[in-house]
Amino acid sequence: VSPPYIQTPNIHIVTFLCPVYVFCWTAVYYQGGNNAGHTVVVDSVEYDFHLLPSGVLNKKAISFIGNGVVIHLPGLFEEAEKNSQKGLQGWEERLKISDRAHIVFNFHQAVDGIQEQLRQQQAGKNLGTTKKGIGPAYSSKAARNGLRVCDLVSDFSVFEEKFRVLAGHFQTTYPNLNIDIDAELEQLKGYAERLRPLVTDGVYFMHKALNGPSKKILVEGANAALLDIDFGTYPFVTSSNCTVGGVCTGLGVPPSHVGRVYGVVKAYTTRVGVGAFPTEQDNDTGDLLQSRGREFGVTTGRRRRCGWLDLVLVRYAHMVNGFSAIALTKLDILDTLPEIKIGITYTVDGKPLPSFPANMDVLTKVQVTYETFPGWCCSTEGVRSFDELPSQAQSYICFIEKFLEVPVKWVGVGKSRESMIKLF
Ligand SMILES: *C1O[C@H](CO)[C@@H](O)[C@H](O)[C@H]1NC(C)=O
Ligand SMILES: *[C@@H]1O[C@H](CO)[C@@H](O)[C@H](O)[C@H]1NC(C)=O
Repeated sequence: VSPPYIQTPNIHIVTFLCPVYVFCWTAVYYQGGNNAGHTVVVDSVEYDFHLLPSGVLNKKAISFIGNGVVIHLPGLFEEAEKNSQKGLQGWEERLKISDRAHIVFNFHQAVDGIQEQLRQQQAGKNLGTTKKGIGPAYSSKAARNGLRVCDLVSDFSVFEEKFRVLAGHFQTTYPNLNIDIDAELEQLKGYAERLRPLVTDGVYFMHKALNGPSKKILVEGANAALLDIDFGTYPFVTSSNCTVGGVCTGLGVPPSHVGRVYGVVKAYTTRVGVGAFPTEQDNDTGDLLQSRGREFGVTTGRRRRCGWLDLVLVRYAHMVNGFSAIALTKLDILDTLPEIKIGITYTVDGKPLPSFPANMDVLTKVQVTYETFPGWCCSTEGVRSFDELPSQAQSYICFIEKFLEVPVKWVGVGKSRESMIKLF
């Protein structure tokens, strides 16, 4: 990781249990689907990734989409096409796809839309899903009638039969669902041919990567800890595990192989879509963070809601993930604020909560206690070391380290923002 990150002194010592996998030779994607997105800037070209691991840009790395990912094939090829127009080359030679990954069909996407509509009608509230069919596809997976990549690339007539059963199941459940089964089958037949050379036994692939000649492996996940199906702000979550345990289940690798875990945390807090957000600043402060931080979702372009850094929430994410260190991004977005706050305790009816609550009704009514910091009111953009940072910014960072008992190892400042992290 090179600038815009600057190294800060490590105040705390953490014990690393395992070898370290940071730099990327094999870049692997372990969960989620094309509902989430990352913008990655390499040599000042902006690439958008949803399904492809961003490591596919690295000509020296093999990229791998794991079994935990659900794949919409038209989406995958479109994404590759768009990024190819920007300069991505030879991706088909460097991408492997797990034969155990589940497939998102067009009707899953249609069902996603219908379900959102129904939720809106029944409870007056939707989940703010991206309607990419991710939830319904994971439902099929859990209901054990989903179809996987290995089904698509073997005998097509067997696949076709199973596909018709699955589609029929959704048609019975949602009479308003309009699906052109034959057209989709035709399309899938074409994709099967393009996919076949990329498909591999994912477990064996990862096993060889971990046990063969020494390699550095970078695992990329989608979404964030608070959108995890188990640990997130349920039901306003995504359908997969976004926390570190998903690395093992989403790839088929033993936990003993997981090395350092880096938490990437913004210097303030944002949320895209609906759901409780205790430190949200629904006023000028939030607007300032939103516009200075250019906070728009990559997949939907929705404005992200913004608020003060919530350390109750970050500490909770740390309990689940066990961060070895933290990369604190977008610190410079706070440059103009005369006063900055950090949420440190939640209280309900005057009583402090020990940790982050499971129940959304509780989360909606928590009162946040803040620690207030003087702002630094100057630009941190050119700063390249911890010592060069204004003392107020240093205090802000040190407070975070002390509170979490995790070293903040990198800080993002400067025009380049988090999207400019140069990984390769
Ligand atoms: C957890 O995540 C993995 C990988 O993303 C996925 O295969 C599995 O279905 C998820 N489990 C649950 C209960 O969501
Ligand atoms: C901004 O809004 C939040 C709630 O969204 C409120 O708690 C806070 O006091 C407001 N700040 C100002 C300066 O009005």
